[in-house]
Amino acid sequence: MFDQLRKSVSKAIKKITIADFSPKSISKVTKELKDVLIRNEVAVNTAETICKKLTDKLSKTEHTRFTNTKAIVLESLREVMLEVLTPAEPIDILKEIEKSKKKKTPFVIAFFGVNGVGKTLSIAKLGKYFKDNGISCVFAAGDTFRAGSIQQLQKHGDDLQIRVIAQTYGSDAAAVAFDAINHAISKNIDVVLIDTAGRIETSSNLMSELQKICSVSEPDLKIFVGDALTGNALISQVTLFNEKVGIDCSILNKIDADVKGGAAVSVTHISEKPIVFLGVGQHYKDLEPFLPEKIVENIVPEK
Ligand SMILES: Nc1nc2c(ncn2[C@@H]2O[C@H](COP(=O)(O)OP(=O)(O)O)[C@@H](O)[C@H]2O)c(=O)[nH]1
Ligand SMILES: [Mg+2]
Repeated sequence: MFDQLRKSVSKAIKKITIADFSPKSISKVTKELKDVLIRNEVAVNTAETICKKLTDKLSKTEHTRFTNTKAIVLESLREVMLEVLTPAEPIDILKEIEKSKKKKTPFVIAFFGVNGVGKTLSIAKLGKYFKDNGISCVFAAGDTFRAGSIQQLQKHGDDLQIRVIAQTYGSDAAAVAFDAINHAISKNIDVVLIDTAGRIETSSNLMSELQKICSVSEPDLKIFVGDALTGNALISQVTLFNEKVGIDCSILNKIDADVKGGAAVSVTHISEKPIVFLGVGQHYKDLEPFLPEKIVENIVPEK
């Protein structure tokens, strides 16, 4: 995971030959690092934040002529990356669901993102994850726009033995969500997962449709779904969806493909919302919790 980013960071660190932590030495390091981060699709703003934090840390570091400057740079970079990847308010979805189970109300999750990023597959993966944790689910086929999308969700529902509430293509997605919630209430089902249409992110029709889904279904959790292969476009997508529907967290898919990895670093920082899961393949089991420590291990080389 994130091999390209780790290799590039590693190469940059190897070149470091500073003898102290003077402003001049530090800026040599951060200049090189910033280039590497941006080349690997870390958003400019995020790369600058990382370098600024690193500068602050290094300039406070004491050193003697025996100090291993490279090791200190690496250790500081690790700390800074962890800060940038750790959300201010983490989300524990299973715990949140437990709370709403006690209140006997279904926990409603809506998924947003452009076409092809893996919303529908993420719903199936999460459905399986919840079922494995003893949580009952219903799917709402809220993508009433794209041909085949209802059947696609239905197929996942059949495979996973999870009920799918659907209407016909072109019908009101908010009404489908509403039906699914009512079904959950009447059958005592714990979680409603609402699929939505993607189209292109600039479509204002789509955005008002998504807003309507939100006002009708009042989701407990709004998840932005992104494709790590999209690179920098991911940042404008997450920003837009955050503005229009107010997301709570993200899922990043296709991490199994040879992604540079920078986008994953930027999403938490730019949206100020946690990434909750990474999609790492096309099977239901290919869903990993997003653990900042593990990501940092994958990005910052040991030495
Ligand atoms: N390799 C890989 N493929 C994925 C992943 N997530 C989704 N896909 C594939 O991406 C394509 C689009 O997924 P879909 O769920 O239909 O996207 P949607 O349009 O957002 O609903 C499908 O072929 C999925 O199998 C992932 O984590 N890794
Ligand atoms: Mg879909």
